[in-house]
Amino acid sequence: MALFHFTIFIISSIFVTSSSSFIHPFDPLTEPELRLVHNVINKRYPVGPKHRFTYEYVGLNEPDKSLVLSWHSSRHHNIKPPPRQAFVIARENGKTREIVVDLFSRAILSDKIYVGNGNPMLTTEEQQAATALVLKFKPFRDSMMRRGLNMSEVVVTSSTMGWFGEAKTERLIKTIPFYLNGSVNTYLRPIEGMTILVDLDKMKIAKFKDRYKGPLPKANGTEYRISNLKPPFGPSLRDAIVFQPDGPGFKIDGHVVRWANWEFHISFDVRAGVIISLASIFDIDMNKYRQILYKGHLSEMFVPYMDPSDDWYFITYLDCGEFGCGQAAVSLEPYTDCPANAVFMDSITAGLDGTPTKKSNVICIFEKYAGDIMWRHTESEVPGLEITEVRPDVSLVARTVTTVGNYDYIVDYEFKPSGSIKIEVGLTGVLEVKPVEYVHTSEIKEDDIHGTIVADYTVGVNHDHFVTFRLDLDIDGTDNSFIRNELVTKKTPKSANTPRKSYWTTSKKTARTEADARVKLGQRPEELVVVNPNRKTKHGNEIGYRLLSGPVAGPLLDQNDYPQIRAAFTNYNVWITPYNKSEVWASGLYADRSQGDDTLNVWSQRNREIEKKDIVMWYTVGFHHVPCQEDFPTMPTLARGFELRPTNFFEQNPVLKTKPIKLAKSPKCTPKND
Ligand SMILES: *[C@@H]1O[C@H](CO)[C@@H](O)[C@H](O)[C@H]1NC(C)=O
Ligand SMILES: *[C@@H]1O[C@H](CO)[C@@H](O)[C@H](O)[C@H]1NC(C)=O
Ligand SMILES: *[C@@H]1O[C@H](CO)[C@@H](O)[C@H](O)[C@H]1NC(C)=O
Ligand SMILES: *[C@@H]1O[C@H](CO)[C@@H](O)[C@H](O)[C@H]1NC(C)=O
Ligand SMILES: [Cu+2]
Repeated sequence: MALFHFTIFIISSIFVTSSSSFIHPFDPLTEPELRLVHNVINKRYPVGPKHRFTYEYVGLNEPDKSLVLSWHSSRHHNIKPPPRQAFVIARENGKTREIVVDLFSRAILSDKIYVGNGNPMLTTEEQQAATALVLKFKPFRDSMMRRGLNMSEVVVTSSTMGWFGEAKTERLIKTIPFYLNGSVNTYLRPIEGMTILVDLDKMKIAKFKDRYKGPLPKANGTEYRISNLKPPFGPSLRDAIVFQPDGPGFKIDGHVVRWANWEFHISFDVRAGVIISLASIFDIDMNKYRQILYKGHLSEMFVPYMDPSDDWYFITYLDCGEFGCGQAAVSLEPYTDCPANAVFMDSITAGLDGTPTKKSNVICIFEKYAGDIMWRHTESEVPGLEITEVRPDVSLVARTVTTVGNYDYIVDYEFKPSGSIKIEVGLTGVLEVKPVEYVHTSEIKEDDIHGTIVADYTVGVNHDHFVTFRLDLDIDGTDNSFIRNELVTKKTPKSANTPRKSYWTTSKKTARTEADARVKLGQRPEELVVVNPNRKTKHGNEIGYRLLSGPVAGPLLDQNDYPQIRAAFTNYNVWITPYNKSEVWASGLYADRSQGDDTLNVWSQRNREIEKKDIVMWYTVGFHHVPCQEDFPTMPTLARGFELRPTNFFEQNPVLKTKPIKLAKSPKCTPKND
């Protein structure tokens, strides 16, 4: 089998932009700004040997939407930008503080102690300190010795512990040991039967219990480094070149990206990862940019495992709220994580002590041509003439990869010249597994092993991934409505002069309140459209954007099960809420050990009016994951997503007059058989 060597030429128009270097209201906090925040706070809370003060979250305090919009609509930005502020969640003597710092006046604007449920995100440094503590803990070392394990081959990882009805929810985490013993694939060799709790505020072991359990899964077969793998290799693929003779077709001005007919702002947050703001598209007929997405980003990821035993029941992660989907973003590898024509961006975030740290290449932006067709037509009905018109499809992708422990999540925001925004989540990485005594299904003794035997003594445990996005759509302005356009079957009346007995037609319902807009997809055929009821096309259709969902998965846990209460934002696939600046995180601002009292589900129960309002759409990309042997020792990417697609937004096909890109091949590019 031979795959061929291909060469791609992408010729796009280059947009000329002003290269003014101002701070955009949505720009992430810069290095000097982070230093300033630290200096201001440090004056009030000087850190000393007796005073522990840690920065758990530092990010932009989002400016008021009205201020941003008026600033943005004066396209030359000749009005004053909104105030620049930082929002800090800190931990001081076992208490959570919320501090807002104004960067212009260099002052603390507000400072209060949070008294509700749940804890701030775990920082990387706290997790490292906690696991280092366990590795030095005498009883733990003794346990390892009793099992005959070599301490230098033991790795300890941190896990959140969820909430199971406890009245007190101290800032504790569970740590889980793994045994490498020659492997580099940590997660495939758990050492089970230990309960090790660490108090993050006191940085002390809070509980240690060893219920010795049987064998470890084999290390054999867990290798994934190409340099260490042995032949036979394959399937073999040809090398490829991505070549844009005129360079990339996009321009990045600070954090503003302009490409083809798109303009948007891209930012980075330790909790959300990438944030896309003020995405607008240029309409040739109207000769102006039109607003589509005020702000869109990952809000939460819920990953519950389906083994209720001691070692597993608590593994019900809220990855973004507990571990930070931005914090866990990794530096992308040029040429492999992103194609050769990609441009990279770094992140600058605050460490536990408030000082800035840089991570390089956490975002990549590139033009993607994958051989797809944007649109085409062959006309062969005209006598004596055959016409074929084809436009190859090119899009712009902004990508991050978030590696939360064992799993790697590839999150792509893709912009198409046709006006679509596609958001895709790819799952890859390593399964979470548990050791068993079996190497074959015929040996299984218990009723349920809660997963699949994927290797000797190794079960990949069943679980879900629910990836929830917050999409503050502003379709041609903020006043929007949510339409459920049902497709209903009609019977033709006897009196009708037709041999047909039935047909379908649309039945339009405008959601008046939040309850009308909670959608479980797949129950009936319907189109979900966010429209601007004040704007119509020349033909009188409401201007809108449609949600095209991918494959659907909803929660299967009992509604009263603790993890499901905390993740009740997955109860529906789609929700609409009225815009509220403080409703950003579907699992609540404090997700670690949360009790489900600040979720999207709770907000939605207020059943507010959403017609002709500034509304926010929430969409969950769901996967039920029954592991299979191909997922071992690493899992080929499994991707799913959704599309936001213009629907009567333009007067006609917006890419009709897009000139086809010129594609060329290199001299050697002839498919060959070998
Ligand atoms: C334990 O592991 C270390 C590092 O992998 C190795 O150098 C050492 O020889 C091992 N000790 C024993 C007793 O096997
Ligand atoms: C660790 O590796 C050594 C050498 O490959 C092997 O003999 C031993 O059985 C392994 N121990 C465990 C617990 O897997
Ligand atoms: C490890 O697995 C390979 C096949 O994956 C097998 O050929 C080899 O014998 C195994 N080695 C051990 C020590 O089990
Ligand atoms: C905004 O949301 C928060 C949290 O749900 C709520 O407490 C507050 O009352 C809301 N504000 C408005 C104006 O609805
Ligand atoms: Cu999975």
